[in-house]
Amino acid sequence: MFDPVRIRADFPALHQKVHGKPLIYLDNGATTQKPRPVLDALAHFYEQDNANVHRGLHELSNRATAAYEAARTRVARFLHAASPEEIVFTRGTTESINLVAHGLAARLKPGDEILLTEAEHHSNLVPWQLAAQRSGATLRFLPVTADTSGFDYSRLDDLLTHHTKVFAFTHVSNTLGLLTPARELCARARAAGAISVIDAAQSAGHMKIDVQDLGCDFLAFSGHKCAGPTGIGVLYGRFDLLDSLPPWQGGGEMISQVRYGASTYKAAPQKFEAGTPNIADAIALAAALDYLESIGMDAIFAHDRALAALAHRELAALGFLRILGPAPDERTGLVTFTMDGVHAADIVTAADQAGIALRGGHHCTEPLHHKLGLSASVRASFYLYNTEEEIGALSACLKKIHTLLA
Ligand code: C6P
Repeated sequence: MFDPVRIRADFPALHQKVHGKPLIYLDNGATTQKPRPVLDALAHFYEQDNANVHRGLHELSNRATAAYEAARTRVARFLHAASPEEIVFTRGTTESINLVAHGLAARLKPGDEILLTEAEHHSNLVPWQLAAQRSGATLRFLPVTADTSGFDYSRLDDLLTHHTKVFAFTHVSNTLGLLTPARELCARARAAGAISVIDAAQSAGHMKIDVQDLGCDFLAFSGHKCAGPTGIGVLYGRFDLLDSLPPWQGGGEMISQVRYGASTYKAAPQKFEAGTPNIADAIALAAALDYLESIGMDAIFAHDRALAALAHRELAALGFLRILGPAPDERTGLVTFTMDGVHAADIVTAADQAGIALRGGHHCTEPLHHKLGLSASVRASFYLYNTEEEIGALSACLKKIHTLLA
């Protein structure tokens, strides 16, 4: 039985007061809190097994290597990848997408097109701008519908053509809270001969992901949005395609043979992991995935969606907020809104005084905000430890803020 109140006991950071009020943490889209098993995994590594991987022929190095590679296998199982060799450890979603965009830029040419959506996070936009600048390829954008409930998929016939070499899109929009039909979009990309890249930063910690069922070529996510540590992320790549990308950073561990003039490289994934990797955080990420799956990804997804639907309804009922994104029952675990006459930063600051952590700004989707005529918005984003009572507190707090500031 899914019980957020019991789950909260596993997250030490939730049990504190902020400005004298019990913390209500609703900034999970930015980063999630960490459960005890993740904190324990980090401490255990540094207290017992700390050594560099792959290099030493000594006990601690062997233990560190085994735990690091076990983490890779754990991530492969979490994503249902065909093999651990399809999993590259990175610093996060941003680095994962940069790795792919950098690698693919080398094979793009003028006339080729990269298709994105209008709601991409800067991490799934700027790397492609750089790739387009390097290669002469052109960026195209799948539009957001006027009511911001989704994308205008009727435009795909025009936008996804034999010129399209890459279709990179978000699985869950961090601003609109909409879920894209990723499986269908990957199939459409494949039919057009394009490589599909899924930004799963906002979905991987919240729902079951099966890369083989999705049929994607690449998928990226961040550990810190999945109850894991910061500084560790994942790039999944279909092995043949992943292995065909050129290395993007050179150094130790990624080489096969080095001479003064030139080197040969290992196969994927080692080819993309130059230097000492983030060993402890990879191991702790595996602990986070164990934790999430012990609760159940389907249960987490259902909980987050139910909270988002409730929050959407409660906030809409206040009558003075503009809520972005799809209808209550269509959205995933976040609600983004604006209040006429009150700046997002003032709302977030006032909520903070009540112990409520929200996010204000453009959420790294500045072009989307620009298109919607907004400079900023406020976002409440939910996770497995949030409760209906916290949404009630948010709603009451916004009412006070409106009375005071609007
Ligand atoms: N969005 C948010 O508050 P990194 O920073 O590499 O872990 O993740 C980048 C990223 C990529 N795609 C999407 C859809 C995201 O939401 C994020 C991170 C945070 O919305 C920080 S801006």
